[in-house]
Amino acid sequence: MENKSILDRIKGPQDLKNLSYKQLYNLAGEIRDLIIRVVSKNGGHLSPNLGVVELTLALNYVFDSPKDKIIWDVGHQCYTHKILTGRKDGFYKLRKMGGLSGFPVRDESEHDIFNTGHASTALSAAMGMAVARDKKNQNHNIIAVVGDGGMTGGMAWEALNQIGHHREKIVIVLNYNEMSISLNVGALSKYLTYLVSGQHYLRMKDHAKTFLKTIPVVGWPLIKAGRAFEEAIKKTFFPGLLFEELGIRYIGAVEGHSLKSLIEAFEEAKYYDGPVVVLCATKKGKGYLPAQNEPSRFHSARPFDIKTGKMESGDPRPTFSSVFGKTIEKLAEKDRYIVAVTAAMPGGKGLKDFAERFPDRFFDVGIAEQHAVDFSAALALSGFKPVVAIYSTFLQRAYDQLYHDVSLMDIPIIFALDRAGIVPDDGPTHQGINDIVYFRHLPNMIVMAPKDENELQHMLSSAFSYGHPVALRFPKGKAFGVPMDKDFKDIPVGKGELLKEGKDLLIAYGQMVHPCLEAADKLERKGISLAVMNARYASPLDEEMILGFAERGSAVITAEEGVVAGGFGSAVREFLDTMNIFNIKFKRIGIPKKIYPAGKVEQIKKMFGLDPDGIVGHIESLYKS
Ligand SMILES: Cc1ncc(C[n+]2csc(CCOP(=O)(O)OP(=O)(O)O)c2C)c(N)n1
Repeated sequence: MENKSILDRIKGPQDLKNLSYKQLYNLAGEIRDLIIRVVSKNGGHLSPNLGVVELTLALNYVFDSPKDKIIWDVGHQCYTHKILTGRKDGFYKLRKMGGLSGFPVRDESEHDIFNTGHASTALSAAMGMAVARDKKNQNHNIIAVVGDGGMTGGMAWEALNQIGHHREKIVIVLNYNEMSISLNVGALSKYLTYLVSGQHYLRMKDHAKTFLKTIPVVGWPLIKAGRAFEEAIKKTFFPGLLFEELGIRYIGAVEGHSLKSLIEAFEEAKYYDGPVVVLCATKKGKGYLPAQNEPSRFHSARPFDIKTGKMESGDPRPTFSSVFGKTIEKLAEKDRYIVAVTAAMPGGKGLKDFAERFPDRFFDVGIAEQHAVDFSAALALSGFKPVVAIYSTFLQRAYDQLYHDVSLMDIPIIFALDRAGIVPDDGPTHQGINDIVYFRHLPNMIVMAPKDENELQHMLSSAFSYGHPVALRFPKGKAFGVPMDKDFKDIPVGKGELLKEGKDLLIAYGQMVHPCLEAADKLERKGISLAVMNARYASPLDEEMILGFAERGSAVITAEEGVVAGGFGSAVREFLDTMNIFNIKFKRIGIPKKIYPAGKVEQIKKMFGLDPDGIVGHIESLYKS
């Protein structure tokens, strides 16, 4: 009976402090049950969260949140922290509009210290907080929890560089589970595997101490004097050397599901007066077999059946990502210079099959978007044809590389921007709404978006012939289900497509084309006659087609699934300005510059009037004005 009720008694981290190990283990079980139940209904980051239940319990047991600051890298693994910090009752509304966010959000709780969603930021945040604490003579602890995936991001190493130099007291919990979303990659990953496979560390350290103590008194000065010997000893007995040599104490590897080991290690770290890394070895998906066996599939899970682990699908249409993946495979069969580059998202980007078929032409560089861009730029300069497949939201990180290392040198690379537009459930950190803005002003850059999956394949195949860098955006989720042409068609640069005749002009960009056609039909019946143009290109614009309508009609309306400030509509407005066309009605339909909560795509589209009825509403009010 008692087992089932522990979680109900936890109102905050202070309620953990008097629990026995047995009670803590039982609590871990209850938390796992709750996470599995809620995520099976709402979807969410299941395997990362199941992997850190004990780790989070131990952190909240040893430290005093919110006085002590626990910062979660990426933040997708924060569910247990939320449950333990007064949000258990709201957990049922996880990722629902108006409910709890799936990531740490400062506005949600004083226990959420730094908003996250993108990887590799936690160490920088921890360092800033540590410097501020010391300057203000405060004495709380600062803990950054970062995964081995997060450590593949350059920013984590920029922070370590400063942390090791300044030596502020920070606890870095390195959660090693061998996985990013897919299997983790790179030399660092191998190094961490080496550290963890040397589970002997804690034991060896004790042996080392005993061994050193057995050396006669004269031995000590000898050892101190003989630096080379000391190094040899360290190398043999202290495998966390990389961190130690950066000036950061190393504790590990700790068995990440043993509360006793975790608590002891965190206690040790808490009393160390400087930066310390605690390497914890955890299992992604721990405690739920389907997730444990397929941690990638359950990384960000759709709702699923708890008994079978089967996820809801139902809809037989392909996704835009899978059409992208299949097309690139088809093109690569004929051109051995085509290579694909991803930053830690081979599955989500539909490149799994490509990677299997062309392993020597596939590069997963880790969570390293900036590096992915420059690496690809150099490949392109050397005659290869890279397709850099990165989500719209994550490529934001590489803005300088896009300008400095691609656009200025006019290097032909194709950037395939998946999840461009509104994305469900994850909230503002993951919305792919800025790419039109951050691409369209770059010199030489061709910026385009298909109206549907059939046009996606034609655009992708055409892009290889443009001889310039290309940004090709497409949305998350199911495609429209249109028939697919067998052969690729060439789409000429800067040419739009007129899909419906009419008096005034409605220009739709990318995935807005089909909803705009529907809206235009409804408006026709209400007496508003609109031509509908599939823009295809945000840069260069099809100026001729736009001008033809703008000169003889009375209104131009643009529609995009992106932020309007500086976006596609702004490009059209700038063009009309340069042509001195001011005496027409003009409206930009898109996403306003504001932060909005997580929700379903349909809910968010409705909120901003991006669905056919919303588009009708926007346009009717324009004509009434
Ligand atoms: C800049 C950036 N690129 C890509 C992602 C997508 N992403 C989310 S979680 C994740 C893997 C993180 O791995 P790790 O830090 O080891 O955490 P784990 O899920 O294994 O616990 C990736 C690549 C991201 N959040 N941020």
